[in-house]
Order: sequence, then C-alpha cells, then structure tokens
Amino acid sequence: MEDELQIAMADLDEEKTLRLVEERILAGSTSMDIIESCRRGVEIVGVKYSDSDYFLSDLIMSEEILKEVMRILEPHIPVNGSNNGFVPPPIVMGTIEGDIHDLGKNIIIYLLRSSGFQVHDLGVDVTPERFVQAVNETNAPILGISVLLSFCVGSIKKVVDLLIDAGLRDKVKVVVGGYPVNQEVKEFTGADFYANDVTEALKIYRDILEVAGGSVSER
Ligand code: B12
Repeated sequence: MEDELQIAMADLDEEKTLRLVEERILAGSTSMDIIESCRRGVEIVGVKYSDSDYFLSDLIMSEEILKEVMRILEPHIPVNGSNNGFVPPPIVMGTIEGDIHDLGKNIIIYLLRSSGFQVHDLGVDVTPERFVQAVNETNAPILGISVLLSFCVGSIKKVVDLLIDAGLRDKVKVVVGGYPVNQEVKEFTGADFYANDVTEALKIYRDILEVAGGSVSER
C-alpha cells in the first residue's frame, strides 16, 4: 500500500519527507513503520534508476535523505539495555564482499543494539573468510549478512560452505537480508532465515533468541 511518506521519498523530496516523518512521530507511528515507508520509497527510487528515469546521483540523494530520516528517528527509538537480566548472545553482521550498501544493515544494527544486543559490525565488502573468522572468534550463534547486489549472492553461499568446512555450521544461524533476498536465495545460499524488511528481520532475531531462552523488546 502506497503512503504519502513513501511517495515523498520516491520523489526524493527531502523537505516533505522529513516533515512527514516528524508528523508521523507526533501521530504515534512506530519507528519500524516509518522506516518501512521510507524503504518502500527508496525501492521505487531503485526501479526508476533501473528504468533510467533516475541516475546515480539520485541513488546518492536517497542515501542522504534516509540518513536524515534516521537522525530524526534515533532519539525516538527506546533503548532497552537490560532484557530482564538475560544477557543476549553476540551477533555478527556485515555486508557481503563486493557490496558497499549499508543503510539497511545499519538500521538493523541500530535497532538490535537499542534492544541490548552486542553486535559485531564487520562493515561492508566483507570477505567470506572474514565472516567465518568473526563467528569463530566471538562464538556468535547468529550471523547476519546483508546483500543488495544480486551478483554478490554467490559469496554468501561461500560463507555457508566455509562454515561447514570449519565445523561451525551447527553452532550458528545464518540470516540473510536485503533487497534481492527471497526464499530462492535462502535455499541457494544454504542460509537458515531471510528478511527484506525491518519487521521481519527483528522478528527472526527475536524468534532465534526465544529458542535461546531470552526476549527482545518490540520497537
Ligand atoms: C541507496 C542506494 C545506493 C547507495 C548506497 C549507500 C549506502 N551507504 O548504502 C549508493 C549510491 C552508494 C549505491 C551504489 C550502487 N548501487 Co545502489 N541502491 C540504492 C537503493 C536506491 C536503496 C538501498 C537502500 O539503502 N535501501 C533502504 C534500506 C533501508 O533498505 P534495505 O537495504 O533493503 O534494508 C532493509 C531490508 O532489506 C533489511 N535488511 C538489509 N540488510 C539486512 C541484513 C540482515 C541480516 C537482515 C535480517 C535484514 C536486512 O532490513 C533493512 C531495513 O528495512 C537501492 C534500491 C533498492 N531497491 O534497494 C539501489 C540498488 C541496490 N543499487 C543498485 C546498483 C546497481 C548500484 C551500483 C552498482 C550503481 C553503480 N552503477 O555504481 C552501486 C554499487 C556499489 C557497490 N559496489 O555496492 C541496484 C542493484 C541491482 C541488482 N539487482 O543487483 C539497486 C537495486 C537499484 C536498481 N534497481 O538498479 N546504491
């Protein structure tokens, strides 16, 4: 369903986007709902770029607007460091090799940290070897991999293969996320879960944690 905020974002109308974000906050929308509207808006930016209606400079503009949106939203995201005495396990996250998109990954990390998680952010353009090394070093039971470029999906499969070779596959749940990710990508890469919006992503982390005996608050 299209909304005004989504359209303003898709039109790259910065002033209107930021005004609508403020209005939605005042009206009581959750940060996740607001992020979702913006994400759907930049999805349209991507389509317009594919159709040559927008250019690279427009992709960069969408990045700038989204960063401003997050600056407005961050103080409104409740911080919960305690989780009722439960110490959440560490999580390793990063964007796969060849890919430098990190806005979505950073949003997920921000929300997870606000929920009290200890997230090891490996950054962007992360090699499969580095992911495996980080899982090994931190004993993280959850590995989150972000991918926005379709041609980088193969490197995620390599991460999973290397985890098997290292004897770590049974110890870690692999969660993949990003625009091109779907059931087919999950199956191809051998990942355990996938998500391409913020609500699904946080639900997956919460579900994995529940199995581990803890809980994460709703945002
Ligand atoms: C902004 C943007 C850029 C910015 C990125 C800035 C940054 N710091 O990230 C810039 C301008 C740098 C850029 C560059 C390029 N881009 Co670009 N970009 C986009 C755009 C418009 C939006 C991406 C975005 O930030 N979305 C908003 C966030 C909030 O959404 P998200 O990333 O999907 O994340 C959400 C979920 O997916 C999920 N999630 C994300 N990661 C994870 C991880 C886990 C573990 C979980 C659980 C969930 C999860 O949660 C997030 C919150 O809701 C997309 C269009 C699109 N449809 O995505 C194109 C797009 C991804 N780009 C594209 C392309 C082609 C490029 C370039 C190759 C362009 C060029 N000619 O140079 C370069 C590639 C550079 C590189 N090597 O990576 C294509 C990719 C096509 C494809 N199928 O592979 C897209 C789809 C545009 C298009 N339709 O053509 N880009």
